[in-house]
Amino acid sequence: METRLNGKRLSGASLLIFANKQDIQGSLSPDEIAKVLNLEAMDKSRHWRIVGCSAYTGEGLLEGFDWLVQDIASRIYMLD
Ligand SMILES: Nc1nc2c(ncn2[C@@H]2O[C@H](COP(=O)(O)OP(=O)(O)OP(=O)(O)O)[C@@H](O)[C@H]2O)c(=O)[nH]1
Ligand SMILES: [Mg+2]
Repeated sequence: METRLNGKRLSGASLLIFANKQDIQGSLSPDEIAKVLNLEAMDKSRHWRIVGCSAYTGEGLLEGFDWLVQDIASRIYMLD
């Protein structure tokens, strides 16, 4: 079964990555994590976003889930 991020099975998926621990000094930034995961190399048709957050303070969590809900909604309306 194809399960790679860049694989066919996930071509219609919305990929949200939380870069947590942003409240801790020395944590990798969202941009640095995107580089490690090589997200820019994914096909341009893919919907992905990486959002910095802190699971401790809650900062960034709403921003991430808001993006996810909007992104999925935009795909549903495209089917109309
Ligand atoms: N301060 C802070 N602590 C966090 C955060 N996310 C997870 N932790 C803490 O990190 C420890 C590991 O939690 P996990 O749920 O395994 O989180 P993880 O992102 O997988 O972190 P690691 O396992 O350490 O790589 C726990 O003590 C959590 O309370 C965060 O955003 N900020
Ligand atoms: Mg862990």
